[in-house]
Amino acid sequence: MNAVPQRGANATPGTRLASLQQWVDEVAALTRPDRVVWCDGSDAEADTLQEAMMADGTLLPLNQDTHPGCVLHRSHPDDVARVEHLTFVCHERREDSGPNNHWMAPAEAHAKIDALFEGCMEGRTLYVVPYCMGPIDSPLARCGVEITDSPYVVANMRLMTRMGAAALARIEREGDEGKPLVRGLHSTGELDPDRRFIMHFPEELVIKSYGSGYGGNALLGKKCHALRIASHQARQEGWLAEHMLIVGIENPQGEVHYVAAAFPSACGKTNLAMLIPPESYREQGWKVWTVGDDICWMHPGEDGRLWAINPEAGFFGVAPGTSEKSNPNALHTIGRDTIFTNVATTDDGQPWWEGLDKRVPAKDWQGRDFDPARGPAAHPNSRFTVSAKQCPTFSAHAEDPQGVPISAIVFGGRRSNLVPLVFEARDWAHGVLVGAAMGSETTAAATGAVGVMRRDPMAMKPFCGYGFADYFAHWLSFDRPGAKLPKVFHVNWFRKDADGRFMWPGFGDNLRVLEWIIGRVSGEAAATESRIGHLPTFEAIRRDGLDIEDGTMRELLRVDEPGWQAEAVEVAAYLDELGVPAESPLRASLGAMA
Ligand code: GTP
Ligand code: SPV
Ligand code: MN
Repeated sequence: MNAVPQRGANATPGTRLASLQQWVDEVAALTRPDRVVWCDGSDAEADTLQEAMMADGTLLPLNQDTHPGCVLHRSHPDDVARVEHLTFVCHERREDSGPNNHWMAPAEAHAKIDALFEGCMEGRTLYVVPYCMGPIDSPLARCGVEITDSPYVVANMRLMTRMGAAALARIEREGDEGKPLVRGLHSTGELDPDRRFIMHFPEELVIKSYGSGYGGNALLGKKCHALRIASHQARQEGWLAEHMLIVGIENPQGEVHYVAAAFPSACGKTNLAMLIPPESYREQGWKVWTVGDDICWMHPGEDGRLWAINPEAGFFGVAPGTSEKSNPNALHTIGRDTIFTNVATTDDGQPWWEGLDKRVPAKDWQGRDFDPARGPAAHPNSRFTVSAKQCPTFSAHAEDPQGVPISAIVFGGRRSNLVPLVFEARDWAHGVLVGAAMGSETTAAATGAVGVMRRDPMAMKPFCGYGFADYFAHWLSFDRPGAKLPKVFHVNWFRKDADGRFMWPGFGDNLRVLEWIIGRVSGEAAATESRIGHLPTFEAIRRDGLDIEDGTMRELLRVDEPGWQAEAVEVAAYLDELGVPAESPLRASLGAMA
């Protein structure tokens, strides 16, 4: 079968950019699709795609009275999360990928995955998806093109990125100037976990992904481009591509401080980004503005501050645990025009997941009659995909081309013990150490065991496109004359008591901790010294309207001396494993902790 470019109503004929056209032609020759469609991102195109997916069962209808424009996708049961053991970062030299990545020689990796791509699109349509990561007119934004045979991926890319004609126009303009383009090739293949690879070639700005339709494996603009490839580019060009939310905190005086926070997958970024202040704070005039919930690109500005953009246009968020109580903002955001993946449904066809409310679902995430004996009704990593514009608190500055200035960087993990509610690093180098030493209990966002504590520096363990020792050195390099760097903090919402219950209420009440953080930035909030950094004084975190005992609060702010000594030994061994040199400033900062 020949790949005939479609010239129908909803398809552009191709591109005037010869290098791009040539790549698409080469991929079509390898994968042999029935048709090639260049996506323009129009409503008509989206409607046509959706109709076809409804007709073949890729998408299922949801209750349109309660959830207008919402649809359900049930994935293959073996294709529900990122697959870190099948994800490779293939620099020419193994040491450039670092011990934190799986590596294969690029030639071998290309040969292996190209063999899978051969003829894989026979009987299918090849979609060319031009996209822009970041506001379309931002000098900080970067473009890419994803080729995929999955209409579900196209529909998700349309919500998660600026996709279509405007992106292609920018790509062609930049192509004329000789600017590089990130090229991603994706096929769902047979969805066989034994024929699945997510491969990155940072030096070529190429991504190849085969055998999965799941978000982080298949929406190549997201983790593959905006983190793994972009972190490599950022190192070369002097900026940072991070797994961070961006949120604006407005105090009663109307001043807005922007905070960027790195928590590992399924550890609270979306929730913090959409936080609704506790009632007593709302009455005083505190407001919270959402800029991004997953990825942050930060560039040093001429004023010495770090300026951040959210490269994404939508949210691919965790459904379980989202409720009117925990995150009403997210619930309102996903009330319409949302793609739900692997959630359960009620008997009247509404999406449902654990933690939403007390109703009992009718069907589980695989479409079977719900039987609690088989486990949760919604998959623990079930997700929603939705345009950020639907978020009631979406910041008016979220699309500013120059980004927003960052006042504080916050690291955090899921630590049931040891790590206090919040502490502040002494200086930038100590802050980089605090990020490098991050640990967290694993979640359902990646396949494998859940609840196992692992090191996840800066929440980038699965996403850093080069070696961690070089990555930490890059972070340290931002401390230079003229720099006005953000203060660095660490938080832990997930401490548990002896009965296994969370000690801190979390969610909206996390603003109490952010208030202290911002108070530290402006020099107003009180702190005490400890071996791990500055901690709030007992009175410094406001507890009005909060039912939490003094003893619990003391425990949340306690530094367990022997526990931290043991932690320091573990962190030292981890830095050794990563090849962090003895003379690195991280070692001196760690010494102060031990
Ligand atoms: P990714 O999209 O995977 O990168 O995750 P994320 O960091 O955006 O995680 P998200 O905000 O979706 O939270 C994941 C889970 O943690 C959800 O089930 C939340 O309900 C829960 N969670 C979030 N914030 C808190 C908190 O402050 N306390 C507690 N106990 N749970 C929280
Ligand atoms: C994560 O796992 O950190 C996510 C979801 O944000 S995914 O895009 O699938 O990686
Ligand atoms: Mn994430």
